[in-house]
Amino acid sequence: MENEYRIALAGNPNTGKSTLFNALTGLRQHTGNWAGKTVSLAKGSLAFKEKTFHLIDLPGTYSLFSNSTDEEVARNYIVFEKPDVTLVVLDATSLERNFNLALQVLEMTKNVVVCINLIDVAEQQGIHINERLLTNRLGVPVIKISARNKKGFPMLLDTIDRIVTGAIECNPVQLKYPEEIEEKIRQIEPKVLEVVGNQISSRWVSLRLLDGDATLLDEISKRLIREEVWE
Ligand SMILES: Nc1nc2c(ncn2[C@@H]2O[C@H](COP(=O)(O)OP(=O)(O)OP(=O)(O)O)[C@@H](O)[C@H]2O)c(=O)[nH]1
Ligand SMILES: [Mg+2]
Repeated sequence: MENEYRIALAGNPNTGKSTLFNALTGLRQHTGNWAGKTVSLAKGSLAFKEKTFHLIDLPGTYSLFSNSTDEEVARNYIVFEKPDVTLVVLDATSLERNFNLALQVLEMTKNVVVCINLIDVAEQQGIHINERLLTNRLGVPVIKISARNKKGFPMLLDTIDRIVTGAIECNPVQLKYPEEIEEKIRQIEPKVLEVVGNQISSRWVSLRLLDGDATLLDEISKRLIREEVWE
């Protein structure tokens, strides 16, 4: 719908996604880890500059492959439901570990904002984060926030707004793999592109094919290929 945008929140467990979601939407939602159960996604919305942002709180995961239902749910949402913007919420006190997931999201989708949360705790620990340098290196906006103290929200919302209006263009950095893998990507990517078109990143699908991720292949044939055949 016009002026309505879907914003997904992804990140490692315990990085403050639900705290951010609650603070922005005014909803109270408690999430736990529901291993093995159907994962339901919390949804809520907020108004900003004559727009409505619908927030989707994805399950917290350490990666976005096919290792668990949580990972599949989060991955499928980002890749197939295609939110207008994906916020990756990182824990400022363990950035190195958290960047793993951020880099995965940057391979999957274009419009990403990296939110470095728990900045209050990091500052207490004497950790300084240069968000401009990170923005340049990652090719997407990096914003420092404290979800619990509602710090950094104006900048975050303004950045989301500028992405959806096209005022900011994201150019997510793509990891370079060893030449052997890059060569295989060059071989299969053109064929992948024929199947998925510009609906999903063909580079990302090629990488998953090299992983032998059969669950993802099933998902692609269910969600994309049939649609195209029947269109
Ligand atoms: N000090 C501080 N604590 C925070 C901040 N944001 C979140 N927390 C705390 O971090 C803990 C985890 O927050 P959640 O919002 O539940 O994290 P989550 O990412 O939704 O966790 P999962 O749903 O398990 O993936 C809670 O105790 C929050 O109160 C922050 O900016 N500063
Ligand atoms: Mg949560």
